[in-house]
Amino acid sequence: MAQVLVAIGGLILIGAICWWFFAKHEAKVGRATMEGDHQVATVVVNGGYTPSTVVLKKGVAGSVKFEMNDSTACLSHVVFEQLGQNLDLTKQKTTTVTIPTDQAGEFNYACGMDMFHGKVIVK
Ligand SMILES: [Cu+2]
Repeated sequence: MAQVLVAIGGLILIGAICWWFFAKHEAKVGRATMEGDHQVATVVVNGGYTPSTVVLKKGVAGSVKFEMNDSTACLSHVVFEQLGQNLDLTKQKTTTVTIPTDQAGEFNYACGMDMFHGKVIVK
């Protein structure tokens, strides 16, 4: 009887660990929400990027909105090298970057000093 209880306890523990990792993983990847006929993913800038990875659906016009809550020079600019974009986030509260979604791919972004990194995945 005791062995059965230990086994069940072990299974519950394993389940809890898996759930925790899965939940943590989910929290780190942002999903876009539909606004009319286009999708928008929001990244909060505050001591880093939260979430740092956002996923957009292929074939639906999409953009990423950076919500600026940071006052350090470090995060004042966001650079999308592949898109040739270097944006000043301090000009307004939110800055929107249009992401090409015609084909699957990944767009990396970073702060102006290349210290903080994030990614936009189109799939
Ligand atoms: Cu920086």
